Amino acid sequence: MEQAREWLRKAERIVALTGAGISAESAIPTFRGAGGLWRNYRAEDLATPEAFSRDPRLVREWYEWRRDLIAEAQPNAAHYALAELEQRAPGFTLVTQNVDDLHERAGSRRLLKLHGDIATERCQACSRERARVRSAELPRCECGGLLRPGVVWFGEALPWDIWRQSEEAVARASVVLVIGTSAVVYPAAGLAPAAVEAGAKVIEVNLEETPYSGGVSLSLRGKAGEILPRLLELE
Ligand code: BJW
Ligand code: ZN
Repeated sequence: MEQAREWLRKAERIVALTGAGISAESAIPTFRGAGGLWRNYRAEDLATPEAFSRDPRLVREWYEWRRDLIAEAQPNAAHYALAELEQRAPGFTLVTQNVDDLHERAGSRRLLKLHGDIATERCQACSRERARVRSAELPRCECGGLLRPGVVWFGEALPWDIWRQSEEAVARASVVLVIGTSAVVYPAAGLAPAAVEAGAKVIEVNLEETPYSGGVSLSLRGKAGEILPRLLELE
């Protein structure tokens, strides 16, 4: 822990990469592991364009359930710690795989969202984006196209400019924090290995061991909401 604090104090550029585990203590279910299922469906069964084409009502129902959970949730100590780190460290960038808005609500501003934003909709036909539509019926765009959540599904490309900025931030970072991700979904899972390759100190914060654990500079095992405030000496 003291070693990690020293790296963070001395670092000119810091990147934090976050996954679903950082929102777990805000009672948002993660995708994998305990509590990662919804009615016996896995994320891989529902978060695809094929699933939406096959059964758009089922897929929208899952998203509406998650949207309500997120709207009722509050950021936790880990989200607040990263917002505080942004204030302290001028060269800080936060890259998240999460589609919730808990980082924004905790006060993070330099934020790159790799997998989109669950509170938005995108037209399947004309790609126009808008805020969430709450409707029992399948909502449609003025052009007639079906509206789908504004997120990145399996088999879809990540937003190109956001991906490019994330790669760049990681390439320039001297310290990279990797928090609450199972490290199995690419291309996001490639960012931490790229940081190791580029010579950054990579600090993993996770409840469990992950595919990264062997290759990182330091693995801190435990809850993000407990470890991050201690790491930044906020308590
Ligand atoms: C705690 C904690 C606490 C718990 N404190 N820690 C074979 C090999 C390689 C790649 C592929 C392959 N076959 C297919 C692919 C590609 C595919 C992929 O990676 N698949 C793998 C699963 C095999 N990737 C894609 O398809 C991507 N696109 C792509 O590749 O495009 C190519 C292309 C190029 C050009 C044109 C067209 C296409 C897109 C991936 C999109 C992922 N989308 C989702 C859904 C988003 C929308 C939604 O939310 O519904 O993103 S899937 C889901 O997984 C979500 C997450 O962001 C993502 C990652 O999950 P995450 O965050 O790691 O969460 P969990 O639940 O897995 O882990 C939680 C962790 O927290 C655990 O480790 C816990 O221990 C820990 N934890 N509590 C600290 N309190
Ligand atoms: Zn449209």
